[in-house]
Amino acid sequence: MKPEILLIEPMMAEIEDALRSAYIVHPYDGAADPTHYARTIRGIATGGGTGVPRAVMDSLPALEIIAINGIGTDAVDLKEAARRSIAVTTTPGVLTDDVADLALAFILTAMRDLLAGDRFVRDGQWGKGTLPLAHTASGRRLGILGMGQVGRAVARRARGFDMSIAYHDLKDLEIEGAAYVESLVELARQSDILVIAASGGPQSRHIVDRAVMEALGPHGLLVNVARGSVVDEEALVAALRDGVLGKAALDVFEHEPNVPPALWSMENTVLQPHRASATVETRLRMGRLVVDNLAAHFAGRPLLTPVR
Ligand code: 8YV
Repeated sequence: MKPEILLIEPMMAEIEDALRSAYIVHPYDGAADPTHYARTIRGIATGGGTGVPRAVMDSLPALEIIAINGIGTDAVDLKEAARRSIAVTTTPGVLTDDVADLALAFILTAMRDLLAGDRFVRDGQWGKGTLPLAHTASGRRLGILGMGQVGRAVARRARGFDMSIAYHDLKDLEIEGAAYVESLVELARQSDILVIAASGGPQSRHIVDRAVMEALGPHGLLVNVARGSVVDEEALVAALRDGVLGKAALDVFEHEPNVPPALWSMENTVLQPHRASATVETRLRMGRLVVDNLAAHFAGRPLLTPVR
């Protein structure tokens, strides 16, 4: 008998095929309690942003493993998983480059006003209207909030653009060529660009608040490739609207897939639908880790990338 698993977020066709060849896969239909198969589900495959609703976890008494197709664990109740001895795995390492690439793409897009330039050409304005001058990205002062794998990969790339690097984290990580700043507001004050690469969860909720936005200032750029919950989104909308903060480039939002409509029409925002890791290459590598972690679990072998 194949073990039964719940697929909470769709994955690439190849990956879903691999899952279906090893398991009876129940796509999650959004019900809090996946009733008729609830008692037999032993595994879950889900996305980092999507996680597992607590009501779903509670309705699966035979659950043994949650395999997250991502690195964020903030949408899974890890304490409850530990209490019930449910294993949790993520996909570290394989998405770092894509996420860091998007951070740099955001910086270049926002500083060089690429969206306005693109619209200008498409609207047939070239030769007719004028386009305001953009701003230099190279040589800027870059602040990074969260110096994990993604933060470090952003720093490596930014050095290629001659940027100076400073960062804030829970403690000084003694990183060569990157200055630790103990206060996030102070980091924002010292930066032209602030990239958020910190994990989500209660400990980081709304730490990028009005004070941080004011410190980054009317010429500052805020980039978020981490979690929407890190930013006080209401304060962000107000800061961008009032010119307290210059620009924002956002891949993640507080209440996905809902993006505050006020952000849609702003000229000083660049918006993406949570797709920093959404490339064919990376999603294949992530998906294979999900498949391999589940396989290891059901074969009684050590997990490849467990959450400790
Ligand atoms: C993915 C993510 O978009 O890694 C994470 O935690 O949020 C993203 O990489 C997601 O996991 C796929 O749903």
